[in-house]
Amino acid sequence: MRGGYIITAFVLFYPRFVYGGSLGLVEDYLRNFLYLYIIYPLSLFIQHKIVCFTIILHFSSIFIASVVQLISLAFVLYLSISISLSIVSKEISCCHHNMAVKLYGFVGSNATFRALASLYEKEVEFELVTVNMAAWEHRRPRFLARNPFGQVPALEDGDVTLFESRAITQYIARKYANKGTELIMNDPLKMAIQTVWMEVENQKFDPVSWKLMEIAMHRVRGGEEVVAELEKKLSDVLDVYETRLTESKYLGGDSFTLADLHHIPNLYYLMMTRSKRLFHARPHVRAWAADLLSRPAWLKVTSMLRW
Ligand SMILES: N[C@@H](CCC(=O)N[C@@H](CS)C(=O)NCC(=O)O)C(=O)O
Repeated sequence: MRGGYIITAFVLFYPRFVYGGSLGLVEDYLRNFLYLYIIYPLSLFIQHKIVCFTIILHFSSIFIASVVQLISLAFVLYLSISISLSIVSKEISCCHHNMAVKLYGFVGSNATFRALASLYEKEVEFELVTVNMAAWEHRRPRFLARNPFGQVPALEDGDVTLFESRAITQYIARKYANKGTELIMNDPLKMAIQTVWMEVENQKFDPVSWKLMEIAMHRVRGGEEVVAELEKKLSDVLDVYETRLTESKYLGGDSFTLADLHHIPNLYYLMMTRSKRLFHARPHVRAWAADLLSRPAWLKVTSMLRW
């Protein structure tokens, strides 16, 4: 904006810089007025031809200079306005671009951790906005506007608002495709296979591992029988994983993808329970779990638990 003002000021007063003495347009018009209505009629009145001729010459040169000045003034006003507007619009687009990604959730929540892992893998700058569940913040209108089901996490990226951790990870993976780890396959068939394993995590692994975690954390009651039944279900899932991991290094294919990442939070918590022996009993599952839990992006997530 300042550049525009400087140019405008310079042009308004440039006669002073260019041919000196004049204070710019105002003075020029005063002088024209003086010549046109006083000196020129006076000279006619005096009928002194030489004086008259000189005055006409002088007047016309001033008139031409004024017209040129007016045109240049209009041009520079146009320039300065367009420069100012372009700077303002640049500021708007710059702010929009830099608007931080905000993740609403809390440290410790496995669904929040899932979204956090994807943000760190993609090296996306973000702000974690803590939702105070104890203060029932997730059930207040402000948060319900972000997720009507009142659960964390929720994501805000400029005008975009999303909830459901797995939808958030997929959005991050695609939106920031050119950054960090590639988390989704490009080939349609490979992507379909990856989706199969993302579904397996959501439909088979998550429900059973979630219940085991809840029992281990004493959030829900569960006797020996319930735990044994859940562990049987988990073993069946892990048997399928063991077979799959003999075929490819990761569940979704040969590289680490969201199909693996989605497992990490529950894996992390289950490794703190007695159910970890089920993972250790299967060599490929064991190596896969160790690999996932030692990823730098995941270590950044868990470092949030220690402060
Ligand atoms: N399917 C959802 C699950 C979200 C979820 O269960 N969030 C928990 C915290 S880990 C929550 O907000 N619980 C509070 C409630 O359900 O009232 C997702 O993946 O985002």
